[in-house]
Amino acid sequence: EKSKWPKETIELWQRLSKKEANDINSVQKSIVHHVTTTLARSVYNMDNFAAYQAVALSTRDRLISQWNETQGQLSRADPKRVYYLSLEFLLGRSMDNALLNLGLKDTYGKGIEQLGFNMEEVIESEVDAALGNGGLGRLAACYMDSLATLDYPAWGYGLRYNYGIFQQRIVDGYQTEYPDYWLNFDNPWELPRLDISIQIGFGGHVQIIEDEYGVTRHNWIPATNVQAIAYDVPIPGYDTENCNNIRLWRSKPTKTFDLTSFNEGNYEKSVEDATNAEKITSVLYPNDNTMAGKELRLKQQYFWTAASLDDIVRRFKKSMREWSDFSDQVAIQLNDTHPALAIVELQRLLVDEEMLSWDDAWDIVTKTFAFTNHTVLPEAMEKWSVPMFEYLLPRHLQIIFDINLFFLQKVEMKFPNDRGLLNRMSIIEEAQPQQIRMAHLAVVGSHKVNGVAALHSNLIKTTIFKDFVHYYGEDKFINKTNGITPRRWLHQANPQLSDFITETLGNTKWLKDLSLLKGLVAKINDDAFRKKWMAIKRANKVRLAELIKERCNVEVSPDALFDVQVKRIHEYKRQFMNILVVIHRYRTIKSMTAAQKASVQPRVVIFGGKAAPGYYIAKLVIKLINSVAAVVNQDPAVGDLLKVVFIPDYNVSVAEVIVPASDISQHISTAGTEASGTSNMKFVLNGGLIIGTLDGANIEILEEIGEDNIFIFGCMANEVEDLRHAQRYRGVPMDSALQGVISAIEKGVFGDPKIYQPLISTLTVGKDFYLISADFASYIAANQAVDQAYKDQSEWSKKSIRCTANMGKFSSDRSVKEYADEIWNIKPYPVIDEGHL
Ligand code: TH1
Repeated sequence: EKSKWPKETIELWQRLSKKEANDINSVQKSIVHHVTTTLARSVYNMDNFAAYQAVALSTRDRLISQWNETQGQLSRADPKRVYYLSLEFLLGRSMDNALLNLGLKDTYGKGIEQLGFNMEEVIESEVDAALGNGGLGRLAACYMDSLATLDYPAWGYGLRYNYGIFQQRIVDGYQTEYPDYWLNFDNPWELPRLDISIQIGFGGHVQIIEDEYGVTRHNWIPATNVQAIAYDVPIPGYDTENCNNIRLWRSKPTKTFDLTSFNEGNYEKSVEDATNAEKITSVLYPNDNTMAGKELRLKQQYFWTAASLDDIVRRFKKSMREWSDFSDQVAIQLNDTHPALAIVELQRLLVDEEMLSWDDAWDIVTKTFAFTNHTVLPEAMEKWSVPMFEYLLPRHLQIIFDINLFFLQKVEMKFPNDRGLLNRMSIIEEAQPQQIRMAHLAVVGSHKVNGVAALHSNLIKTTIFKDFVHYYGEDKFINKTNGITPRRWLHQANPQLSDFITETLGNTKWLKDLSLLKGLVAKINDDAFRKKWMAIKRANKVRLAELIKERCNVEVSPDALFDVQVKRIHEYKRQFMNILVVIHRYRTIKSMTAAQKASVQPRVVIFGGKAAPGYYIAKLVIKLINSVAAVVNQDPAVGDLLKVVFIPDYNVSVAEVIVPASDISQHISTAGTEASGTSNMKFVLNGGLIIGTLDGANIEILEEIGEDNIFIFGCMANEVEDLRHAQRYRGVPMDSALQGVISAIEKGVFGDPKIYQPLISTLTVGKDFYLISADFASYIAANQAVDQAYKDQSEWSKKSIRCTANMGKFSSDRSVKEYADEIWNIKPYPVIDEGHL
């Protein structure tokens, strides 16, 4: 309609929508403007939080104008886009990142310093956006950063949970959970799009109708509807005009539905239904690598995929193209099986609503979707009971049965008379009741399936998807090794090291081409360089020591070796094995003479991570760590030779303090269980060495940095099965050092031993599924090698530099480029700064 306006009106708009200037004066003006108008405060009424809000609002203004320019230019050019569907986006704080990516951190820093504030303190006022559990959610956030930085036209789609991952407090050594109501003080990093509202149906029945050509059509009549409201989160790229979007959906009751019940005189029911509608996006499920199987979780998945697809299809329809062009315009990446229903929903939209034939529709669907698998753990495989599914989504169940029927018919054609094969490959598991295997649905509905590290991608081809590789052929199953964004995980989290690298390499190009870090190798024999390198590490350790004092009330020496294991608490990640070896170390030190103690390398063992609230064994591990810490830290016979801390409420912003400060970090999952791991990459990028198993991305890190710069121990993935079999049926005795440690716990050295009985039971011969006993001796040896190596600080500094220098491969820029070229078939679309708001 704009075109109907007279020329002068349009010109007036254009004159008025000039971008704000970014000099210090304009920036300060904009901050003070927000203080006085948006916040209704003044110079007499300011604190760090108010300063944070004002800086955030001012930054947001600039973000929004980039967002507008980007989205406007993309709408007009309409290139192929990728949509990244993820139930989790673990963004952390936004302000520091936005200012760095926009290149405005210095200006704002000076600006508010003159106004009486310290930037680092102001940054601390922001609460994390913690809409994720761990690696999977953080990976989505890193990929969004890289997609924006590389100018790819990409949108994320997720849910706007009212409560993110719970806050963890430690009470009497135990984890307790508190709600994370992160929206308490308004969220400046989102734009509510109250005008974008989509109706989502649930339940009801399917009507079969014959159309005017005598063709049978299915018409789903839902019993209830809820509304999806869009909230947009701008994602600025680093050093580019491009600003992408994450659209998060919030559930609300529909206006019409309120009225129906109300008019029927059933006021209470209408209020109840309204509350149920809001519930859908109320809370993030706190399970990492396990499946909860709750009805509300299935509702979340459908609500989110249906709203996102409606949005994507609406955008496509605006272009007036043929349906056969859909997959030339749209690529959709499924982040694990959580969004696998999108496959079914698109098929339903195309067949039931757009009247395409089944085969034409299915062709479009399979060309559009690609699927990333993140785990092989059986307890994490999503399955939905057919009766529950039918009750919520009757039409989708029919479509799944049809997809399965046509698929199995083709399998039967290729491999006749193999009932076992059909049973294994079916999307429906013949259990009581029947179960829908979401991983099978995701494989069948996608044109590419990828794992997240080389070992993992090979493993899925020989285990969970073996039959599918046999049927589809090798080409459909590929590897895309994970990556991390160097902007947040080095430039932002470790500003001193970032500045030093820039100074050394002569410019900041490495931040967009991480392979340039190789240039650091030339400095390895430069004593002054190495000294500075280690001084930066020490400064970061001082910062972490302060955080430890504040959160754990334990004083640790920054001159000790900092040994870190921070990640979700899970049996397969073996925090239990780590604390058992800490106990072994403690007992060893206790048995030493003073002369022997003099040669012990002092160590601070740092733990952090959340356990799923219902995961009893994982929570006991936390209790054991805290009990060991309590005993060790106050034992004068040990002193500074060993300290143990559990940092409560580990999250992204805490990680940003911990990662730059580690000397060694632990990535010690039983071989074959950790699909990739991504914190391993963060630590090594910051010059921290790692001790780890031949699992996930550790293997590729080893290949890049060389075996002299990493401490590897334990069995290999292909040995796991035999080891388990041997301990189960040949009664292999428990490792003797491990026996000593267990008996110390059982004697009550760390408090009432009854508490730990369930934990100890997981190790009893034949049950040690994660092979702690089998790996114990080599783990102790690897830890001794770490102590030895750390004593030669000069050699250690060389290893540290080689680590950082060889991490180019693990930039998420590399990962995202591979996805773009080999899966999505999309090209960068660089936006031009037209100077508009
Ligand atoms: C993690 C994997 O455990 C980890 O190895 C990997 O680096 C990361 O994904 C990113 O690829 C997973 N997180 C989840 C979370 C849920 C379900 C499965 C996995 S796998 C909820």
